[in-house]
Amino acid sequence: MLKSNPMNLSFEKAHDLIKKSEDIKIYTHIDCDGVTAGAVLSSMLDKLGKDHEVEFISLDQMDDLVSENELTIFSDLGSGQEMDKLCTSNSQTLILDHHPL
Ligand SMILES: [Mn+2]
Repeated sequence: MLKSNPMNLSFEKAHDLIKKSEDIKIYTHIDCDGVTAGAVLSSMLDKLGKDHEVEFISLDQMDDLVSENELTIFSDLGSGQEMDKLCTSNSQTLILDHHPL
């Protein structure tokens, strides 16, 4: 019953990605909600025992980013930016953003 909800399915997919990744990078927006979201994500990964790094970035830095980690999480950004270059076969990508496309 719970699994038929699209939000629960997305949550399960995100959870599976995080569970199987050992090298995680978080890029989060350097503003109030982005810093908060990055802190929450970092605490969650700490509790899961996942090695990770958090970097606070502005939107104009997006074009210069390179996905080098097993899993790259974009927090409070990514839904309105060009992400094709960052979504490679070598790195899984998770976009957690509340902004419109
Ligand atoms: Mn923000």
